[in-house]
Amino acid sequence: MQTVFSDRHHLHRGTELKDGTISPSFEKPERADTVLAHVRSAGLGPVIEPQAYDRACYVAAHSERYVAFLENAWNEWRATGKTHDALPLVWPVRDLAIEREPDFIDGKLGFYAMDAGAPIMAGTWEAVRSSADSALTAMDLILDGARSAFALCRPPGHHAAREYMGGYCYLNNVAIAAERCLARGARRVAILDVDFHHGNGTQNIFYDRADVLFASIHGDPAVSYPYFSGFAREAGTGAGIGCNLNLPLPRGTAWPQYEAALASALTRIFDYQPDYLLISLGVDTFEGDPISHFKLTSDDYLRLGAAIAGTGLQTLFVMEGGYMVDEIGINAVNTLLGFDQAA
Ligand code: SS9
Ligand code: ZN
Repeated sequence: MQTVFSDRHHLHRGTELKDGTISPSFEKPERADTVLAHVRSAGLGPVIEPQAYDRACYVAAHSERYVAFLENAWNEWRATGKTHDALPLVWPVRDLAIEREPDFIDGKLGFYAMDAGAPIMAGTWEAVRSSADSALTAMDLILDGARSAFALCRPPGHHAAREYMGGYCYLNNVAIAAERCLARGARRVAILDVDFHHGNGTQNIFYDRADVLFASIHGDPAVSYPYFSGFAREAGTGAGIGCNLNLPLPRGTAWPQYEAALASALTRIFDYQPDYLLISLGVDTFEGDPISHFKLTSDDYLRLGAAIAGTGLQTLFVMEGGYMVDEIGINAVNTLLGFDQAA
């Protein structure tokens, strides 16, 4: 399968607040570089650059004012004399006023963020756009007939909602790709999110829609990030009732229990009869991941890929999380090899 990758992701290297201190983010450029090295050494297939897409493709999944905020945030932050990463410090929770966008950058940062996990620096927007463009380019390969494609996206996207960033995510790459499918004539699209963390952003974007099925297998939000989204009772709203499937699993989950959840997600997807399948491929389910709590092994990712191929659907893989730098490449590529061998 073909991989779409842009080295413009190097323009983004952030810091994060962790355990009360500020330190280099776990979401660092070496992640994507390691995956790319394994794509090449495993002989997965050609690696191509993304095309440039119009911002209207991003606005399909996000609000206009949120995309404008992402484009301008660094310049507005810098205009106040600050030089370090822009991070929010105040959030409009519960009864606080959300009727209007603040005029000043410090307020805007909190207004458009769910946490302090999405720092903005000089190259962030350029990296974020190249990541979304990789997803769009890979999606177009599939819409033009490919059985599968791999969007090696960085930054990741699945925590980014219609109007907020968070959890290392800015634009929701898989949601933008799903909207591309629908714009190019698909009737229904299924998204399966196998990242350790619940894809709250993707759920948010499609929650009231019947044309996109969102299924996610993730750490129980009672004890895992993002804490406020991902419970089994979240099944969709309005026309989207029944088109959102959350399968939270306990800390310590290993392959046998994971496989059972995967089988039920794939059955639901098969019954939905989508035209295309999009995978939010996070490999932070790995036993050695430094910020997650499942116990998958590198061989399990071969099984994961094979199970996905069993749907028979044209499938886009979009890179999400995975934070153990040495193994992230093996585990991501094992998923793709497992798919290719079974397809
Ligand atoms: C856990 C902090 C979690 C955000 C994680 C986002 C993962 C994106 N101690 N911080 S895939
Ligand atoms: Zn994750």
